Amino acid sequence: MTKKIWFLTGLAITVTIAVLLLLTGPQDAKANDQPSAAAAAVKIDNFVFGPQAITVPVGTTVTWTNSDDIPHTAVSTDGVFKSKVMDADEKFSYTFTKAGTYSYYCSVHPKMTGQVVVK
Ligand SMILES: [Cu+2]
Repeated sequence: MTKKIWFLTGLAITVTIAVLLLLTGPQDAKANDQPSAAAAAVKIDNFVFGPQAITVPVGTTVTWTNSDDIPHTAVSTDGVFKSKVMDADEKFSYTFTKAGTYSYYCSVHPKMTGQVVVK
């Protein structure tokens, strides 16, 4: 009988610690991740990359979202990145780890162009 009580007490303490770790853990991780987890968004709408040019810090992940009903791509002029064909509402992300000016276009509609400036 006493063994069972000790077992249950131990279990309760373990569960309490686990819950506390769950509650406090992610908050700490979030605070630590913030400087290295920059993100920027480019929306493809009506055959236009918007904003057409963006400036972001090194390490930023840029996500393109196709808001058209027509397939588009985002292809770097210098071959740095190349999305697959994005159908409606599909996304493509690329993390820029080096400073520079990255011109890109849509390979389906080459007149659609954009620029990511990484500083
Ligand atoms: Cu296109």
